[in-house]
Amino acid sequence: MTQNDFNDHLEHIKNDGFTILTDQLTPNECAEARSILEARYTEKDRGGYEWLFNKHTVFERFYQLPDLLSLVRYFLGADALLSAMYGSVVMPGDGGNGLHSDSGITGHNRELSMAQGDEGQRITSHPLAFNVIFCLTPFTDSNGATEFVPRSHKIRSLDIPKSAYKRARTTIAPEGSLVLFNVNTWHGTTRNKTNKPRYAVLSPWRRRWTRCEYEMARVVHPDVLKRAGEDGTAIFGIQAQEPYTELWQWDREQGAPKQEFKYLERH
Ligand SMILES: O=C(O)CCC(=O)C(=O)O
Repeated sequence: MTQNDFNDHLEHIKNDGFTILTDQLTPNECAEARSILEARYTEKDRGGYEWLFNKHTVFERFYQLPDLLSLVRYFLGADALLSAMYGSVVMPGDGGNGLHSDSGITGHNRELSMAQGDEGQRITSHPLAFNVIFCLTPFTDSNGATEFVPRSHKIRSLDIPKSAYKRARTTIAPEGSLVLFNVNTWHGTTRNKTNKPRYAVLSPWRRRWTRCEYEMARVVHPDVLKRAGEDGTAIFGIQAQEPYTELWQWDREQGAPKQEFKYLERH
């Protein structure tokens, strides 16, 4: 990505709350990822679509794409954490169920976690988390593509007014693209009016000092972590793990008790 392209994406994210990067995955990667989601569809509600990085090597590149990493880290810091990775399918006739912002279940937009002193206002001064939607099929105006409300990431109210629907724009993007968005941005799937499923993978990212959707450092398979190299220990939050021993017994680099206190290790 050229510096000019990078700057354009920064502007889109700052102004609109999202940006689209094309040509991130190859046609082969999209086909392979799609066929895995297709095969796992019947297990979708029993974990078949969760922790995809542990299920097939094709998903390992989804957190190693240099353009994506540089944009995520620009906004969330060099030690940003991958918070989850899961599949999303919109079957023919499905979708179009409304708008929402993310981080509403385990993050800063969780209604019950709002303090009285917040006076119903979301944190909009700095991005706290991003989400990424990988388009494994082309996103069109009729196949269940995600719609976004431009500039809604700056709106402090948790409630989404009906008028937002008029401002929503459906993402049109070729297969292999990704949409990177501030989780405050209101979005939702549109209705799939075609006779084919629309496949995507979602991979949210968070600041190191917030909680992720899973304990990724404990979830990631050792061989997956190894293949991710040095970056992997940052991405999966190995050093971000909270000590469960006294500090003098804790090895921050390893996210585990020091060698001499291995007997304290929890599995
Ligand atoms: O699959 C999509 O298009 C969007 C899914 C979504 O809105 C979400 O998981 O927050």
